[in-house]
Amino acid sequence: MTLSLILAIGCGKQGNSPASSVKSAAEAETSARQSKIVVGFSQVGSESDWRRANTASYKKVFTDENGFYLIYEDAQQKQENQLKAVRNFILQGVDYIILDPIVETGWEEVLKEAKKANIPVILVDRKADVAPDLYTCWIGSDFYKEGVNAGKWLENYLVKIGKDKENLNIVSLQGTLGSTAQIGRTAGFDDILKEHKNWHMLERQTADFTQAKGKEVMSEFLQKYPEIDILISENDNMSFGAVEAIKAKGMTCGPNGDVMIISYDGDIAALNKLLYGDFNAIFECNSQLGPVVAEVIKKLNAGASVDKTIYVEETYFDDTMELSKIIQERKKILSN
Ligand code: GZL
Repeated sequence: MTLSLILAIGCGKQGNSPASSVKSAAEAETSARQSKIVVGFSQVGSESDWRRANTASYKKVFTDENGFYLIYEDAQQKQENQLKAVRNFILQGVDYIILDPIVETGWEEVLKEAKKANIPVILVDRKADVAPDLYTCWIGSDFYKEGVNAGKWLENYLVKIGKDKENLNIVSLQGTLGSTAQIGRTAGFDDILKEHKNWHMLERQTADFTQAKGKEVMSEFLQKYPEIDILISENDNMSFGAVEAIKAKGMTCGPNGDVMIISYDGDIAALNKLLYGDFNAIFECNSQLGPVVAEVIKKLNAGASVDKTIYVEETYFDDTMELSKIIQERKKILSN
């Protein structure tokens, strides 16, 4: 689809648009897009610190100077907004579509439309449950491994504090049900949980990766269960909410508290919670996908092939580490 046609669609029928201001805006748009790699990016939302850091990592690299024209759409955690955004990208004839699918299902039709329009789709962060020929590649974290590592860390920690033989009551705040992060973290931790007869998972509930829901659900758990020893929270913002609920109940959390908290993501605010003793451990989910995705698109644009699945590096943090130094180093990376 040629750009002039796109602009005609964008500004209503040719000839009936108001004054020349629309025309000059369209001309500005044309030149801004010319000789750039036009990328449509449908982002899940801005529900967490991780998500905001993730979005920032794209906006830092998908710039005019780097040869890109980025069309960014925030779906506010609604799949229907993502479906609309992808169809709009197809209508505009973008060169590439980046999609972070809020949940794994419901993408077959729209990705078939993208394929029919010959627009490569790069899946990022979360996965879509579609045939492999409907996307070029997927880039993100190994969420199952994050869950297993959290379970293994807990095993070692309990031995270290002499509680490995005690009966322990656990609750879990899950992420958005059906999202790859929730599926993987739950399954990974489960595979360690089932090896311990003395670990009792009292209840799991989704709090949709948000702080407000995390506080609400954790308050319910605290009402319902007189004895909670451990919280497994599938992202830091839900953990922030849980800390509020625990403290509102006059209880404490973290290494010397009533409730241990194991969290996921590891952005700056969460690392500070670890430093100040509210969390026991955080399993990193690398939010800085922008540069990796930009490199992949440049390779594709140069006619090179890329791997179908690209995992990013991740680690974990606990209070045995030099957290102040780690926080300074992370701040530097994020400010570059
Ligand atoms: C994980 C990402 C999750 C984060 C949450 O890669 O999809 O979504 O763990 C975010 O913070 O909301």
